[in-house]
Amino acid sequence: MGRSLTTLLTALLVACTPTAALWPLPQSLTTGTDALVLSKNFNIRLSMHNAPKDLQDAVSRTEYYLRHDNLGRLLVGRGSSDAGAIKAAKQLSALTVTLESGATTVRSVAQEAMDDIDSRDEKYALTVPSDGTPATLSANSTLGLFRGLTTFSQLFYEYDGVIYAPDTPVQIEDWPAYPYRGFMLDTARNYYSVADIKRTLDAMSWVKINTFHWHVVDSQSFPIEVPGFMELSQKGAYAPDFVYTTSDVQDIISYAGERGIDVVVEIDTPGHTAVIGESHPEHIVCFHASPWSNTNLTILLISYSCNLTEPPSGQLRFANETTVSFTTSLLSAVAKMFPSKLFSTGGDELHASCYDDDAETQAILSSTGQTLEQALSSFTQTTHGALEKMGKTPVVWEEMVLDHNVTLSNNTVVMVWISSKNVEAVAEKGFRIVHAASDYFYLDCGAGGWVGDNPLGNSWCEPFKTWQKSYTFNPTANLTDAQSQLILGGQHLLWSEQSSPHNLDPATWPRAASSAELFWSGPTGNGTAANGRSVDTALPRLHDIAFRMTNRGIAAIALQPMWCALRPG
Ligand code: CP6
Repeated sequence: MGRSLTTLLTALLVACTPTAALWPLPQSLTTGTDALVLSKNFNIRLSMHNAPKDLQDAVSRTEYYLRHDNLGRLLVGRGSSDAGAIKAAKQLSALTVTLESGATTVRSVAQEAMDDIDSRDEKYALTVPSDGTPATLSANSTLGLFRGLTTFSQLFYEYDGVIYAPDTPVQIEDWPAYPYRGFMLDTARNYYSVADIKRTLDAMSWVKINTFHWHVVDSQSFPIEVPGFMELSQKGAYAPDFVYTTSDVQDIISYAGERGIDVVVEIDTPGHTAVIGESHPEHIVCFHASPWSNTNLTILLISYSCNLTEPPSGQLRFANETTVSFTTSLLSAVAKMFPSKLFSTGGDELHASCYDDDAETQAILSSTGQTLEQALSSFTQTTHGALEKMGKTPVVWEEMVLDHNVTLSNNTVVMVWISSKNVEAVAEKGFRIVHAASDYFYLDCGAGGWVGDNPLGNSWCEPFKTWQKSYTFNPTANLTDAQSQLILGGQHLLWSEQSSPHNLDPATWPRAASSAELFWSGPTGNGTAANGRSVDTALPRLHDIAFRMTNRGIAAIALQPMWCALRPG
């Protein structure tokens, strides 16, 4: 009895879900039941003079997607896609797009015009009448218009060669629940081409992800060309053509910006820097030695390293002033290349034992009377101080706050990765937080190499994290209302010890779309949220956005047998 009631309720919820594959679901949405056909001469009209080029390009892309999404195959039997309804439908010949104020480029709103990271204006309003009068999109920023165009293209399906929206009239008012919705890619353990990154940026923009966290370098390789530090990529890249040149970097930044995405670069310090030793051995301790063997992180060796005795470890000799100024100039040079307000200096997995064994560090510490932690704190204050002078807000991994007694400015953004439980402790210290925890958002877990049967008896990475797991994550669990304000958003992450261009798409999509909706639409509240979202109601929409991705050239994995999409109603 209880079971069949649940089944009935679930069926009702699914029936109430708008048939359109809107992902992420808007904050406010009303739909009707009339089909509306896209006229053969449909066009999108920008009702402003001198619209910025990147907005005009987004309009052209939207028109292109509407005509080429080829969803007919998928959606037989969905919504009101019966021949009669479509024949009787009115034709839509225009979408008029109106900017209420400020005609700056999409890119500048996404990347530069921020006073702070939550000042990006992504709000828009969209109406699609069913009587064939023009649809309307309006916003206060070009970025808002860009988000609205993305939504508009998701309203339409194809049936027997006809492009139609099954559920007009549609009225949408929409804005993000959280200002930071990201995706992190590690391009150091394995290299990804500029084309791979651009394809990923496209898919990110389709689900309104607004931040590309680029973990560009790590111990194994240094694939980014930095003006004034050419030796780092010359000696540290896997191969001469496995380098992001300064023009590649500018290309990636513009491509991202034109799609409403900010690029937050990370130069991980002082750990994860062995590769710097290839050109600057004087700055690196533990170069090609094993700091891992005595730590409880031995588990990581299997994937981090090539064998158990010689992992590419290596960390910056941060007690040394020459190393401090080298690092400060390097970070400043990289920060100059990126318009973002945010800059990540890393700070994860530091191994103190390396410094115990380093005669030079020990000599410095005893002559200055500092502890290692004090030296780390002044290193961080110097590097962060230089970045802040450039107008940047530093981003760090959680250890900088929870494990080391480092003085950080209140403004610092902290990424929690070890466990989502650690969010409480970071919030207690009053820092702003980005959710990036391995227990929900690591895309490479379950790849086989992150040893499941580990000596700690925990499973911080294994097993494979399903989309349902991240989708139902509660971003403010155990936080007070005031602490909840510190949550900026969150992201999925792809570490690349066991990832490469070959599995980039399947590892990432459509799972990364689940955090995109979580942090745009807000948490599901176990299906009891006012908007009724739950894994059950999300599945058909996620299925559709995954198909849309596949049709647009993303090798997304299947969520269900195709039978589920073809099945009537
Ligand atoms: N590299 C860097 C990594 C990881 C981190 N930082 C990582 C740690 C544990 C797992 C997966 C990835 N490979 N620089 C942690 C932030 Cl399970």
